[in-house]
Amino acid sequence: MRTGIKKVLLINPPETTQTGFTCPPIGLLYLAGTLREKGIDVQLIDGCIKGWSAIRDRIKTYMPNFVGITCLTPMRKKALAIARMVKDVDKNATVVFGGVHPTIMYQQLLVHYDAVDIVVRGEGEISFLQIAQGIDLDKIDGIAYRDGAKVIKNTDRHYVENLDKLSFPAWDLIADTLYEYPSTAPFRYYRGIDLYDGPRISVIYSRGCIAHCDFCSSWWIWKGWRHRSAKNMVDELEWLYESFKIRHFWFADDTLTVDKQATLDLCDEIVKRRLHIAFFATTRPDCVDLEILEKLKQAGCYEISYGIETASPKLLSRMKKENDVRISERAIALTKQAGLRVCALLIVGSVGETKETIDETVGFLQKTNPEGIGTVGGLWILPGTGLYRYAKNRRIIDDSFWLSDEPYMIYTQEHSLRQLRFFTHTLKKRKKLSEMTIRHRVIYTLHTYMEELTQKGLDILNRYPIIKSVLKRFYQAIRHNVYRSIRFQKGSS
Ligand code: B12
Ligand code: SF4
Repeated sequence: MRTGIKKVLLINPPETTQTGFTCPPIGLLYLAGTLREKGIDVQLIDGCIKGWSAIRDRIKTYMPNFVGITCLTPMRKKALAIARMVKDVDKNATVVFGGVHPTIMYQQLLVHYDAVDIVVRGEGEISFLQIAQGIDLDKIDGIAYRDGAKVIKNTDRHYVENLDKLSFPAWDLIADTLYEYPSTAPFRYYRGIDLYDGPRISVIYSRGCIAHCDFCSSWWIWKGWRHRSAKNMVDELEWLYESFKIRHFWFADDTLTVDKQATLDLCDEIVKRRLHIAFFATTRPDCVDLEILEKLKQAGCYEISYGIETASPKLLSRMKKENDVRISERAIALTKQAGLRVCALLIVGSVGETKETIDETVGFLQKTNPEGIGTVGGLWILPGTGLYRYAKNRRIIDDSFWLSDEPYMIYTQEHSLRQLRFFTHTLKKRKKLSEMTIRHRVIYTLHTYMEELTQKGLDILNRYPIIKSVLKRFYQAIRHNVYRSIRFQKGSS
């Protein structure tokens, strides 16, 4: 393992399969900003934008001494493939993992994967800086590493209390690709800004959350909730606005509006500096009132996502969500009153979900009528959560699952995946199961079978690339001829 101040490469693995889109890796950008401020030579490559071969090329041309790789649970195999790639190029380079998955599963990663040398647990700026500065590993809080066959876990690092002390994310390091991050706006124009034209860039005003929901692992990274000063946040927005012409933002905070005054200050500062921007944010229904929402609107907010999860009080208490359905109803009504769109984030198929609880949630949607619904179609059992401990106790999952290639596990003890898809469909259609007609069910079932059949066909074809490419050429030839004959007919008429 090399030590001392040398060259550092930060890598975001090329993984967009779950979400279908990506946004800038702010965690790595923060690390880069911190290192650079201390005079360390640092580069960053976002694999989601640049792809595998660019990662390989950059490792070979830059020849870093330290490589930092970020890792969420579903992308761990790709992160590990990059770690091996680094070691193939230079076995002396030190590979450091960080992010939610390594924070929780550090022991497994260090025991099973030689290519990972050090894991930074939780907030990464200071720990990673100290590693790159060559400070002895046993003196660095918040890390785990291998010492012979043993895994050493140092004391947890206390979280950064004053976030203003951190350097800004090093946005200039990805200036050439900023416009390649997609915009996923629900409509095209807002305040005269074309939301489809530029990228949508994520920023973060606060870290942490005030809650400990049973299915969520946020607490492991951030511990307590804190926020930056409004001035510090808007300085960063202004930099992005002036230097890179960014107009569209996502506040990626878990709960943006915990502190009322901090939210009002943020909005006032944006307005005061005349930043003509559009943004959306996520928060909890019990953390808003009309004043906050109206201010957010004034500052350029167009949508708020609320983690509603379900409208069943029984399920909410089971998942330790502490959300009163009446408070959610009120928050949605106030948000609409302030002229903002609402997106209700929902979980389908949590522990104890029944047809009746699905109907309860549909009833809630019918009553409150949020403009958008967000759901990933099942409850994900992620490491480090209360749900994970519950599932482990019932032998539904154990740690060895994370050694497999499966990106994630969905809780299917009470309903099959097909049933969960049907529940998701009913929520999206906002139609109660008890109100579904036989015709609707038949159409849905046929549609699902067709989808599954097509997927199976594609899976089989993927195993036989030669047959796939012959069929592809055959299909393209037919399509070409059909188009030609249509053009010919059009031309002759
Ligand atoms: C933006 C975001 C996304 C974006 C971008 C993800 C990304 N690469 O950053 C998109 C939309 C792509 C996304 C997708 C998903 N996400 Co997401 N996402 C977030 C969100 C809201 C903000 C992330 C962020 O930018 N934080 C701010 C920065 C500063 O923090 P950070 O990235 O964690 O980095 C810090 C530390 O973790 C650490 N660190 C991170 N990387 C590294 C690397 C090194 C080398 C070091 C030393 C340190 C280090 O240091 C950084 C600075 O302190 C978080 C919640 C949250 N508020 O953090 C969820 C969160 C990370 N996502 C989560 C989930 C579940 C998902 C999805 C599975 C959702 C889904 N069902 O589709 C997918 C998975 C994608 C995949 N294929 O792996 C979970 C993570 C669970 C887990 N066990 O991995 C979180 C925590 C939400 C939650 N509350 O549960 N997500
Ligand atoms: S409110 Fe959201 S971010 Fe906070 S613990 Fe619950 S699910 Fe996680």
